[in-house]
Amino acid sequence: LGSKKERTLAMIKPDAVTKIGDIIQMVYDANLIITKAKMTKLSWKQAADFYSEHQSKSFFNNLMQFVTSGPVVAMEVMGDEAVSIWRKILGPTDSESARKDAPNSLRAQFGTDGTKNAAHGSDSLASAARELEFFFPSTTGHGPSNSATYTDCV
Ligand code: DGI
Repeated sequence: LGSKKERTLAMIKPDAVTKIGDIIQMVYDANLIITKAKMTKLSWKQAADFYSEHQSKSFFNNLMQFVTSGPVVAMEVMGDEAVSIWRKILGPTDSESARKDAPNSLRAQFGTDGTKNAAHGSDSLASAARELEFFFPSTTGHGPSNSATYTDCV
């Protein structure tokens, strides 16, 4: 009652994929649950699509280079106010600032610098919808069904 159950897209970036255990623990410690997960390596084109809002930024090429440098783990994270709570767990964009201002945050603990910052989180419900569709398209495919999800089962 009075809860706002949301879904958000959390992505572990290449520099923090080895920290997946600790990161999953942070999700559950915050009373959120993981309802979908996928490890994949993004092509440059896919990364540019995912981060299309930043195409004109000075850091865009560094960002593309980094997020395509190794595997990422995309997760659908669900719970009350999941969008803002996951952003809070991440901490500031720049890992160095995070170590100063939010030392317990995910980026403070596992990030490296302003580009290599361990993980991503959707910044709004609209972004979450777009980013979840990017990694977990709702169109029916072959193989294990993606039409019956975890949340249909609980
Ligand atoms: O939502 P965030 O990931 O916290 O930040 P964002 O959506 O503004 O930017 C997306 C990513 O781009 C961010 O995780 C790291 C990179 N980035 C953003 N601002 C800067 C940046 N990289 C560098 N080097 N410098 C920046 O000012």
